[in-house]
Amino acid sequence: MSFINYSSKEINCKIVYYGPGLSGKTANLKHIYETSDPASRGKLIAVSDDNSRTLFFDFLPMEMGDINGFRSRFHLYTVPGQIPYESSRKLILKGVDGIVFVADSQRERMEANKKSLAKLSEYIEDYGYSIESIPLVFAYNKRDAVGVVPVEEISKELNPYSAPEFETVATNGTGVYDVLKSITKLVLEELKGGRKS
Ligand SMILES: Nc1nc2c(ncn2[C@@H]2O[C@H](COP(=O)(O)OP(=O)(O)OP(=O)(O)O)[C@@H](O)[C@H]2O)c(=O)[nH]1
Ligand SMILES: [Mg+2]
Repeated sequence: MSFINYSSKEINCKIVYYGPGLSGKTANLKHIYETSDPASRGKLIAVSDDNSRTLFFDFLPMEMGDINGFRSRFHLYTVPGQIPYESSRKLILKGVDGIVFVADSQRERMEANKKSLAKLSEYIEDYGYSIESIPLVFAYNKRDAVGVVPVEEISKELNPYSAPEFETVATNGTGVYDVLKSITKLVLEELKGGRKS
């Protein structure tokens, strides 16, 4: 979980972009990396195969400004969505402060979205937290694809938690920063003890 260093006045938080294979998790981080101020971002580390599929994780450290005199740093991770990497997905969730669930809006991926979310819920519980109480934001991605499922329908299927939800097109950046802002806000509220869990 988040780490506050009082002597160096730093807050470090971990955000994980989670979701099924090819839903657009890496594309979110790439967009943030490519469009953010170089002074506020670190190096994007992408551990991927020849087809750009994530093999272990992606990692991007971001400076998110000053909070009550503390320097805040958010560590953004993605999990590998491909089916065999179950144990990596669980490992990457260790110590998570906030989750962005990147769903694929295409109808044929709805089952994969649901399965992925069910596993996420299971892992979070294994770590002693719950999907209902951990800071969570939904990104309904690939809204530019043909024949996407209406948002109301995806929301009903995936988000009975009434978590914040956004329509995104990660490849052109639509909604990507809205999602990032929303999850950082929830994590900081949690840190201040403002959210009920
Ligand atoms: N049309 C469209 N394509 C997208 C969007 N987001 C991602 N893609 C494409 O979908 C493919 C997969 O995107 P990634 O970001 O690599 O997906 P991922 O979730 O990281 O996949 P894994 O690492 O295998 O779990 C790539 O070809 C992207 O260019 C989107 O919003 N719209
Ligand atoms: Mg990836």
